[in-house]
Amino acid sequence: MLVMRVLYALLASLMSSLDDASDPRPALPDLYEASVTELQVGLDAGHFTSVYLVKAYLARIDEVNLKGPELRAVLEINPSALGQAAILDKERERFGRRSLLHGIPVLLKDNIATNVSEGMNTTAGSFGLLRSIVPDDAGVVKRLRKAGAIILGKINLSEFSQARGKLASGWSGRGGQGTGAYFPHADPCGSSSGSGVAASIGLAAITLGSETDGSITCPWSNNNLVGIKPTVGLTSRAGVIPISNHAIRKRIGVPRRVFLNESITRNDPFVNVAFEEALQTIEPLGNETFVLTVDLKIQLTAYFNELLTNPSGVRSIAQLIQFNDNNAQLEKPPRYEDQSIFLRARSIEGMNSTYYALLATNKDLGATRGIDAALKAHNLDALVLPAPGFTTVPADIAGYPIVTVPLGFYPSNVTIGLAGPETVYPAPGVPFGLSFLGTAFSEMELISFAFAYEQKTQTRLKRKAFFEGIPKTQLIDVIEK
Ligand SMILES: *[C@@H]1O[C@H](CO)[C@@H](O)[C@H](O)[C@H]1NC(C)=O
Ligand SMILES: *[C@@H]1O[C@H](CO)[C@@H](O)[C@H](O)[C@H]1NC(C)=O
Ligand SMILES: *[C@@H]1O[C@H](CO)[C@@H](O)[C@H](O)[C@H]1NC(C)=O
Ligand SMILES: *[C@@H]1O[C@H](CO)[C@@H](O)[C@H](O)[C@H]1NC(C)=O
Ligand SMILES: *[C@@H]1O[C@H](CO)[C@@H](O)[C@H](O)[C@H]1NC(C)=O
Ligand SMILES: *[C@@H]1O[C@H](CO)[C@@H](O)[C@H](O)[C@H]1NC(C)=O
Ligand SMILES: CC(=O)N[C@H]1CO[C@H](CO)[C@@H](O)[C@@H]1O
Repeated sequence: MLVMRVLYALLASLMSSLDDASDPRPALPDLYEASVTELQVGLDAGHFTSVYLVKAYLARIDEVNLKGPELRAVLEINPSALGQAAILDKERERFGRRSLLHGIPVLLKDNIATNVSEGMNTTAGSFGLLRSIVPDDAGVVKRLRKAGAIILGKINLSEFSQARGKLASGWSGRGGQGTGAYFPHADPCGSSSGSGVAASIGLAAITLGSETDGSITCPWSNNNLVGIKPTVGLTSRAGVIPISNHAIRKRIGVPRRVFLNESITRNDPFVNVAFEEALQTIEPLGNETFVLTVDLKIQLTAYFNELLTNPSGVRSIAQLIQFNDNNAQLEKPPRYEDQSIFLRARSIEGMNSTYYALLATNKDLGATRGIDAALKAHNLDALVLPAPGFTTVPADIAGYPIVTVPLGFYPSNVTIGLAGPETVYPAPGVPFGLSFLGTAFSEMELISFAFAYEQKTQTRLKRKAFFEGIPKTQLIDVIEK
């Protein structure tokens, strides 16, 4: 078999050297880096099809998910993905493409609901929601389908988007401990852990996550990616299992020296650093926890009640706690037992006057006296902060947008730290990002600042995942099969 392939390769190279000019093999995009635009060029030109693209991505997932480095980034594969790809290929051939997303494989965080008739579950990583039947596709999924995107599968995450308790980022009962691809057992951060890891090494062209508090920003930072958390309300949250991530933070050391003293922003006229000021606004924000716990209780209960069926019987947080206790081997394995946020949510009343008062205080601290005040006081268009950890807090409380871009990598001699029972942070070569924060609906400005910075530095391209973490399958491998 191996000999055959070598022979074939020899023959092919001989042939192509004979008629180099007349038969130039189209250059196929490298799936580690391929952008949607690049893929569309190849699809439109007929260099490959969406069926090949799906096959290639599935092979890449297979290489690294449970085998090799066991990244545990992906939870489920959509059994209908290849069929959807074939239909979309035909449609492209006959009528052209519907949109930039036509025939593009997308992975969804497992808290984003998908029509059960496709065969996929929507569980937020919990056995308590296995085989539950959602009333509908999530709003964002409807739009993706309409645009012609292919739903490739569901992604592992911090269970219930880190709203269950003090659990390691990237762990869920169903998926186990997901890890990053830049160092063995690297903390992927969370809660959109697998969304970050899968995007970082090209397991799909697009991955979707969700953020209440750092859930996109942090995994994007840890995985050498550009991430956008839009202003709350700008994208549909319908059909997304509601989250309240506020449990795991502090743990991350921020290399301030790097951020303040490297020439990252000093020479750029469009941004200024208001690092210390922003840190000061963060201190009194412990109130966030109470508000988010109340939200969690109300919204998660509403989600449970909208399910058409849930075979586990779970319809409330109290029942979920009981389910986890009764199924401890699945949901509370050693070192992953905590459900303290659920316990607190069970015991609180709901939206009383304290809740509304704190909500107003938080809004005031995060937005009016936080980000907006900092912007106004220094006449700034945006705040620039290191992405890891606590820096997302003011923006998350305010519901304001954040754009994160790669900033650097930990040096080879960094002392390896423990992040979770099975994960490390920092570690040599592990990426960290830079966040651009602004006022409500300032996405376009933030994106342009971040884009300018990113184009100038090209940090993502400076380093790849560790060898085993890089999937080897490319389009050529599935086309030749
Ligand atoms: C959804 O969960 C059920 C029950 O475990 C399983 O049989 C099915 O294969 C899952 N769907 C996918 C696409 O993995
Ligand atoms: C799910 O998909 C099936 C098959 O396409 C369709 O008949 C059904 O109406 C969809 N259900 C929902 C709730 O979207
Ligand atoms: C940044 O550099 C300046 C000058 O080299 C130094 O005085 C200052 O202490 C540094 N700041 C930090 C936070 O390291
Ligand atoms: C919330 O924060 C405000 C302002 O810092 C403070 O006055 C209040 O005591 C805090 N409440 C709780 C419950 O921490
Ligand atoms: C609101 O609920 C919280 C938690 O249940 C409680 O600590 C607080 O005292 C309540 N506030 C009022 C005004 O009853
Ligand atoms: C790591 O290497 C750098 C550059 O060689 C050096 O400045 C630094 O002190 C080293 N740090 C540790 C912890 O050894
Ligand atoms: C697609 C995939 O590999 N899913 C796996 C995710 O992890 C769970 C737990 O190990 C497996 O059962 C799934 O097959």
